[in-house]
Amino acid sequence: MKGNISIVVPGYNEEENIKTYDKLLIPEIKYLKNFEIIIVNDGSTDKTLEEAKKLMKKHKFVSLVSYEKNMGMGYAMKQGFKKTKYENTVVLDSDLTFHPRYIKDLLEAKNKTNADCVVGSHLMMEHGAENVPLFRLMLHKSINYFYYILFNRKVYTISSIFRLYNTKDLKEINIESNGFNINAEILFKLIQKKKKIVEVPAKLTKRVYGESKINLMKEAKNHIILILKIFRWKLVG
Ligand SMILES: Nc1nc2c(ncn2[C@@H]2O[C@H](COP(=O)(O)OP(=O)(O)O)[C@@H](O)[C@H]2O)c(=O)[nH]1
Ligand SMILES: [Mg+2]
Repeated sequence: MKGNISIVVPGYNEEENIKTYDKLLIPEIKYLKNFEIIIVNDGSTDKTLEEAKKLMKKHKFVSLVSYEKNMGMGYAMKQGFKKTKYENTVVLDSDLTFHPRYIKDLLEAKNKTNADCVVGSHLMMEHGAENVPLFRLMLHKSINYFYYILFNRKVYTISSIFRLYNTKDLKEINIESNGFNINAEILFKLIQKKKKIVEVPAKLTKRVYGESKINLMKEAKNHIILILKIFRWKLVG
């Protein structure tokens, strides 16, 4: 299939998940001519770093960015973006809650529609979220609906991580967010630049290994900060 991909995987205390990549992630992307996996170890205190190093030793297409202090998912993604070398960038949750088989769907959609960004969306399909706690799902739906209105109804799924981008676009925008709000910020800035965004269905499942590390209060605050910034950017450009 046409398209080379840099896959950025931000990880915070994900040793168990990284162990599964040989079986669950790598076979799903082998059809690509050129690809790389960039694992970002965001100040983990478990064996994420050791596991990532093991994987890197085994495969030349795996690389690693690592630092000691936990800085947040957005910060971690940005460190990964600095290293990407192929024309497309995919961001994948390290717990693989969006199954890597959907990467193919993102790429196919890009090739078919000539989109600049393809969003993998569990909100676009019936039963798109499997075993995700109702409270989390409602929270997620509400925040996305709010952004949907704020973004003039251009895209439905705004706060989630799983997307394919033009690597060039990511390098050209200035991204301020360091938390989970990074995903909404990137999308807002791409829309402002009149980039074409397409959404395709992708199922979201519950993580098998490790626990969710999201700090809901902290991330709610991050979203409020971003929403205020978006109002300002809309006014002053
Ligand atoms: N929560 C959290 N996740 C981080 C951080 N840095 C990197 N990540 C990664 O960001 C992704 C999303 O986090 P996760 O705990 O799965 O959140 P959830 O899926 O929304 O429950 C995972 O791949 C994490 O390993 C951080 O500081 N906090
Ligand atoms: Mg997750």
